[in-house]
Amino acid sequence: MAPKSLFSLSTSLLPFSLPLKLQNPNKPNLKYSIPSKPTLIFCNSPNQQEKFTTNNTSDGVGAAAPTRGDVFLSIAATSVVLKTKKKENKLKKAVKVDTSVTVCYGCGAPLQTAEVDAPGFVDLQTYELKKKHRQLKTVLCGRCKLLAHGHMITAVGGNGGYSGGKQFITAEELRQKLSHLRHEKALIVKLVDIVDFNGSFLAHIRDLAGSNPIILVVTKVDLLPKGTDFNCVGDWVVEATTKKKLNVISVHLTSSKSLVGITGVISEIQKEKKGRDVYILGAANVGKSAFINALLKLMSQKDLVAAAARKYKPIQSAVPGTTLGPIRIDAFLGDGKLFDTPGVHLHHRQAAVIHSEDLPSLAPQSRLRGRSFPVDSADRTRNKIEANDLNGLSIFWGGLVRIDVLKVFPSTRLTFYGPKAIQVHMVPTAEADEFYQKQVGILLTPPTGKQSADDWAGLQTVRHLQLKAENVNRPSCDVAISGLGWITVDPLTEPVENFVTESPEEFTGELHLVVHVPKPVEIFVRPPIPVGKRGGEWYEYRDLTEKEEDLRPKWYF
Ligand SMILES: Nc1nc2c(ncn2[C@@H]2O[C@H](COP(=O)(O)OP(=O)(O)OP(=O)(O)O)[C@@H](O)[C@H]2O)c(=O)[nH]1
Ligand SMILES: [Mg+2]
Repeated sequence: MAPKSLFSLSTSLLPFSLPLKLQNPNKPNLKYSIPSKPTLIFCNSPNQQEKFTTNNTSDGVGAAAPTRGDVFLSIAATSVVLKTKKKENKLKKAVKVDTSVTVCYGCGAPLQTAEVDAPGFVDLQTYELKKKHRQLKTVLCGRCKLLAHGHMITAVGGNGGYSGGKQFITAEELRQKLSHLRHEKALIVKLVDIVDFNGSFLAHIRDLAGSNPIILVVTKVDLLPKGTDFNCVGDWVVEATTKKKLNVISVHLTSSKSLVGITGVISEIQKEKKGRDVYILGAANVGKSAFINALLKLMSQKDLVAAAARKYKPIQSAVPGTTLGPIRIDAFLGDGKLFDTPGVHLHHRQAAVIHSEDLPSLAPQSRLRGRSFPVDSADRTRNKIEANDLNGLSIFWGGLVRIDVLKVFPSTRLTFYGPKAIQVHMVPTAEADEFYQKQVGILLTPPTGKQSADDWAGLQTVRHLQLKAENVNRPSCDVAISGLGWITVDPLTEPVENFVTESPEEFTGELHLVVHVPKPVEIFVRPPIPVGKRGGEWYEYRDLTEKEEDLRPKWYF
């Protein structure tokens, strides 16, 4: 049992916290009403429906003329052929992004003049003027203007969208918008967020991309802890990717903020494009639009076409559900266009269960710093904590995760990597249920606010993890929480000699944790990601066979 001083240990050592509402209080809140269907505006006349008519020219009369029955049968046969043709044509139409509808260049939502609060809105006067001057491609909708000024507006709801958001578009509709892709010959650039590698990986990418080649871009590496060795992280990413058996041709560690790795992706795209369209795909909020902005920024230094495209670049924002439709960008000289796409909303990420108001708190704002429990000896002295044993304690990560420590070694350490805005609290397991009931929405946030805490279904998924601790000199594994971050499990953080024990085997075997999360949220147990200075010290490269060496995608940063 831990001493009293441990019982409600918040991470007050970490002074940073995110404002929970990022909306500017001086500006009026957007008021949403569920829209009647927004009016779509067609810029070019949509492709004329082909007219299928049966051949009515006369076949003559007399003995050689077809009987009424023959005429009927031939009409029926023609109609079957035509139906098949129609189907084929429909399929052909479905395999291209519909460029006949004019969309907002910021988010890809069709422009409309009917619903002020809905995506794609532009006032009639501006619309008419822009149309007259053939400048509709330069129109930014009302929602994008607000997003560009830091407002947080998600427009996606349901089925892995956001229960608290104003639901103009469903996650399923967004998926539909990408469904043509697998029938096309295209180059796919798939983005994965390093902070949520497993949660954002989009394992079913083949359903979207078909057999098209994939360049894998890992985003936001600027958020990895200080001292991280990218060689080790690159190898870790390739190891994790190889297991997924995808047609990945290369892997790139990038940051759209610091521009690390972006030049490498540009060269790879130029090499592999071969006249095809290039699609940037990925889960919601992994940084697709930010990546396109970074791409255009660097390309425009040498390339006038990219420089021109940069003028009307997609909007990026901290809320998932920024991009709402495919956005075509004329970024390359010659054949092939670049497409930003709406993010795929996955039901198993934390973002799918929290209120839209809380979404910004899931996004790390600065470099991650692991928060370790038990705290190291200096912190123990500072906080007058004696025990370094987690057995019998429960650790809460905001109101989103609870970990009961059933059986670990005396100095086993759990290190939490995730957004600083989400605090970590520790209580004895015997008091954990009551503590959660009392504190959810108050001390344990998100969820925030009384109302959302009342609506909150709690932590319904409970998984008992039995983790192997074979090598006490390196972390055993990470427990990754989809859409939030990960917890590194270090079996032994003090040398074995420090412990008075009669049986050294006490320090090998299994660690037992029970992890509680909201119902749809996925928990991944994975090999530990080697971050920070220490990561570079314990990480071991696997010996590869010649065949593996050939088949493995190369990685760059
Ligand atoms: N630190 C850091 N933040 C990034 C990086 N890339 C994107 N972001 C941030 O991540 C958030 C999401 O970026 P977006 O580009 O809007 O993401 P998206 O994938 O286009 O999102 P959807 O359109 O909603 O699917 C924004 O707040 C970006 O500033 C990066 O490399 N480093
Ligand atoms: Mg986007």
